[in-house]
Amino acid sequence: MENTRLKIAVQKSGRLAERSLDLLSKCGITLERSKDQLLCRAQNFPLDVLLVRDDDIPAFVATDVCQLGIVGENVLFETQEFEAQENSENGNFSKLETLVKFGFGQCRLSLAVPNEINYEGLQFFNGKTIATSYKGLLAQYLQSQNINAKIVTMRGAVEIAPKTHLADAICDLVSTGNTLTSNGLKEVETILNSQAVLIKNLNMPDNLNSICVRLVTRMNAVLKARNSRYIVLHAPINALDKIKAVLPGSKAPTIIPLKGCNEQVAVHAVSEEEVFWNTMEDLKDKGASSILVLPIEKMMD
Ligand code: PRT
Ligand code: ZN
Repeated sequence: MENTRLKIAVQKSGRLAERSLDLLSKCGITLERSKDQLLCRAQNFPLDVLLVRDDDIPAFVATDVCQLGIVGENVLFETQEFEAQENSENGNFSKLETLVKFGFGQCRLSLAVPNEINYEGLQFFNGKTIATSYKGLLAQYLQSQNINAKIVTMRGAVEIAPKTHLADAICDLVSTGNTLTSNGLKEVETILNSQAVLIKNLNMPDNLNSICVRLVTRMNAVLKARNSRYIVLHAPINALDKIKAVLPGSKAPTIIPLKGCNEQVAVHAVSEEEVFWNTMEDLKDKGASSILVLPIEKMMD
């Protein structure tokens, strides 16, 4: 029987889990979800959500268990690189395509050394031992930079490796930098900047692809709306041009007459960027009044 529902793999619990499910919910997708459930069915969209560990997501999509997945680029690229280095048959993983970059789950994969090291450049790593959970990406980086170092693979707690003399340096994910600081380490090189993305198996049957296009359109609409604002204000007709000139990012504001008032009009505009207090003060200085700045929930061109 032909499969008529799209399947997406999402992290079950962890840093990407809540944001991923929240995004689906903002796309108008309601999930039937009970605790500890692995597969959730959407009630109002032909989509099933598989809740798994993030490290398994690229493989689930590559092997067609799911057609889509939400995963960090760090995990995606590491899996692809690792597969390419370890298996000559890397066909499945090269079929993965990134469809949307979400802007959440941001972090970077960096090299870090103990604070007391007088670090003067990449040459420091020649002949050294580096602990990491990202062997594929690190090996590729070191090779591209002509550095000959030994890699020790660790599953977790990579940051304690220098203290315990397991390694001279580490290569790990960093977001605030607090973990490095509290372990007496300093970040010296960035290998990769990462964020959560939507990945797709390129071999998607046409009927599922059309559902995928609908889902991606909704996701892009949610992302576009995220920073956009709807601005409403009253403007004296003779100050309209000056006010339009300072309205942020709005191409063609709507001008509406105000009943019983010949000198003023209402201006409605969509700004595709945040509206700051100084912009509002500027609008007020130019004669605008009753200025409202409202969030936009969804936006489709
Ligand atoms: O159980 P499962 O395998 O699904 O989850 P996990 O424990 O492997 O991953 P999780 O939930 O910790 O992270 C999921 C994804 O979030 C990662 O693959 C990244 O894409 C993204 N992300 C964003 C991060 C961080 N920021 C981050 N700071 N993942 C991990 N960290 C860790 C990092 O490894 C280090 O231990 O946080 C520490 C550093 O944080 P700072 O803020 O102190 O610099
Ligand atoms: Zn993981």
